[in-house]
Amino acid sequence: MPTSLAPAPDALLPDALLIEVAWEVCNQVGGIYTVIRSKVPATVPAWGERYCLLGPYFAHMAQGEFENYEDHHLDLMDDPYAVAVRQLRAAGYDICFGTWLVTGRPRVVLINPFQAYGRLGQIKADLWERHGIPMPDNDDLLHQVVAFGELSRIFIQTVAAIQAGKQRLLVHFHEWMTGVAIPELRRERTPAHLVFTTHATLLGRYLAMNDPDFYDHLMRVDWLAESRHFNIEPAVTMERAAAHGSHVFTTVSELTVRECIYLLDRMPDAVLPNGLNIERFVAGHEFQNLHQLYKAKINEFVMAHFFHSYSFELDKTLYFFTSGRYEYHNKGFDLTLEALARLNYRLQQGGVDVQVVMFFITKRPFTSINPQVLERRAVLEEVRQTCRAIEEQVGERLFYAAAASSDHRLPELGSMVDDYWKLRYRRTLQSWKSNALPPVITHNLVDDQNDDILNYLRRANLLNYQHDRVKIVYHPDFVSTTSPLFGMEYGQFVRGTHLGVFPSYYEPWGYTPLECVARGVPAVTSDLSGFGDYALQNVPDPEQKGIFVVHRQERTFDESAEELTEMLWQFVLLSRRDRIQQRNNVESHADLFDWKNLRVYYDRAYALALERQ
Ligand code: G6P
Ligand code: 1S3
Repeated sequence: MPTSLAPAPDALLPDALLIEVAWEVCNQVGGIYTVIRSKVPATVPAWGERYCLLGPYFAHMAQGEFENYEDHHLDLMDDPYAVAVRQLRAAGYDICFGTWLVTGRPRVVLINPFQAYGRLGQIKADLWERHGIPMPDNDDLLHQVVAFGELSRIFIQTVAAIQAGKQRLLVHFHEWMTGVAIPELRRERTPAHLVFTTHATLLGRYLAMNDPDFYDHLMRVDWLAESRHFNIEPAVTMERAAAHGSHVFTTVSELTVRECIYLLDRMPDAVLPNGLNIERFVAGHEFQNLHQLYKAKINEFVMAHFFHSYSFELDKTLYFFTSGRYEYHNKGFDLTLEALARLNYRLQQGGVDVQVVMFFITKRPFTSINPQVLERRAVLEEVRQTCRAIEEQVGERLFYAAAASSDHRLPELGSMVDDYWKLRYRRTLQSWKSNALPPVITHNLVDDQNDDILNYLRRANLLNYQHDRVKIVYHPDFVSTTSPLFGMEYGQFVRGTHLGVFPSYYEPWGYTPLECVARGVPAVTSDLSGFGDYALQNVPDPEQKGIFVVHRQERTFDESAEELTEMLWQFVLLSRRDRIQQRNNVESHADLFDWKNLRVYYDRAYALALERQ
C-alpha cells in the first residue's frame, strides 16, 4: 500500500501553474468544501498568482461568497488565467473570474454549466464513443456534471495553449464530478499534468450503507454488476476513467486506498490527508473562556428544554454531541446510541452524580419545530424577564434600606417585592411547570415512524425520564445563528460542549472530530474513519491529546459498543480540573492537523505529477 508521501520543504514547490478544480468551489455541498476552503490560507501564500480555483457557477450559491473582477480590472490583468477568461468571453462563453470571499481570498474561475446544454447530446455521445462512459437521459445532476466537465476542458486547454513554452501546468481535480474532464484532456494530449483525488469511492459508499460486512466483501466486489445494481454506473465509470487517466491518482486516507484498489482497480500513488486552518489565540486561555461562554448558551437551551419537567445540576452536567449527514449506520449513530444506553445503565447503577445530555445534530426532513419546544423557550424567557424585574425592584429598595439602616441587619427581601410582581412570578411559574416528559426530538419529522434514531430510543426506552442519567436531544437540523433553538454558529456550539462522539463505520476522512480538536474539544473517532486511522498511525499517544479511537476493524458491534461505553464512562469520571487540563492538551496539539503542516503532501503529489508525461 502507498504510504503518505513524506513532507516536502517549501523549496520543493514546483515552478508551475496550479488549477484546482472542485464542484464545491463557492458551492457548499459537503466535506470537500471544507477541504478546499480551509486549505486556501496555506495554499495562496505559497503559490500566489500561479494558483487558481475552478468550479461551476450557480448564481444562488455564488452570490453570497464570490465577487467578480470589474471588467476594467480584468482588462489590465496579464496573467494566463485572465488572458484565458478574456479569450473565452470573446468567443461567447459565460465565464466569471474573481475572488472567493473567504480567508486567503483565492482567485476563482466559475463557469455556468447550463450554457453547454445545447450541446449535451454531442458531449454525451463523445463520452460514450471515446471513453465508454454511458449517460442516461433524465439525470439533471449528471447533465450538469458532464456540461461542466466539457467547459472545464475548454478552459484548461485555453490556459495550456497560452502557457505553451512557458511555465508547466498542473491541474488537480477533486471527485468524479470534476474528474470527468480528464479522459478527454488525455486523449487530446493536452500539455498539462493531471492529479485526481477521490474523497470516497462512490460505489464504496453505497456498498457500506447496504452491506453490514462491507469490509469483508470488498475484495470480491464485481464493480460493474454492483454499480448497475445501485443504478450509478455512469458516475462510477467516470470515477474509474478519472482514476486511470490521471498522471497521479490520490485519495484521502489509507482506508480509501483499499476501496480504490478493489473498486477502481488502480492503486493510489499517494494519500493526501485532510487538514484545517487552525486558529490559535494569542492568549492561551482564551479558548477555555469561550468554552465557558458557549456552554452558558447551551445551558439556556437545556433549562428551557428540561427544567419545566424536572431539573438537574447544570454544574454537574456534561454535553456530548454527534453531528453529520444522516447516515445512521455509516456515521456510527447506531453504535453511539447503544453505548449511550449502556452508559445510562452504568451511571444509574454506579451512583455517579453526573448528568449527560447527548445532542444528535443532523439533517432530516421535518415539517416544523415542535411548538411545545418553542413555547418552553418563550416561557423560560418570560421567567427570566420576571426575575430581572424583581431583581431590579429589590435592588433599588435594598440599596435605600441599607443606606438608611441603623441595625446592619439584612431586611426581609420578600417584603420589598410588589404584589403585582409576586403574582406575576407565581403565574409565570404556573405556566412554566408541566408533567410532560421533555421530548427527545426538537422537531416534527416528516417520517417519525421510520426514523432509526427515534426507533432505537423507543426500543431502549431512553426517553428522557427524570431517572435517566443520559438525556437525549435530537435536533434534525444543522445548528446556525438563525436556528431559533440554539441561535449560535456550529463552531460555537462545538466549543460549548465537552465531547464529540463520531465512531463511524464508513468515513473516508471525517472532519467532525478534527473540528472538535481544532477548538480544544476532545473527540471520539474510529479506526474505520480516515482521521482516526491517521491519528493511530501518526499521532503518538492520541488519547493523551483527546483523540479517542474506537476499534471497529475486525470487531463485533457488541465489542465496539462496549469499548465506546468504557471511553464515555472514563470521560464522565474525570474531574473538572482533568477536563480543563485535557482541553489544554487537545488545543496545544491541534497544529498537527494544520494545513500549514499538511499542505506538503499535496506539493509532493504535484512534484510527482510533473515528473510524469
Ligand atoms: C473553562 C473556564 C473555567 C470553567 C471551565 C468549566 O476552562 O475557563 O472557568 O470552570 O471551563 O469546565 P467544564 O469542563 O466543567 O465545562
Ligand atoms: C467526503 O465527504 P463526505 O462527508 O461525503 O470527503 C470529505 C473530505 O475529504 C471526507 O472528510 C468525508 O469523510 C467524505 O465523506
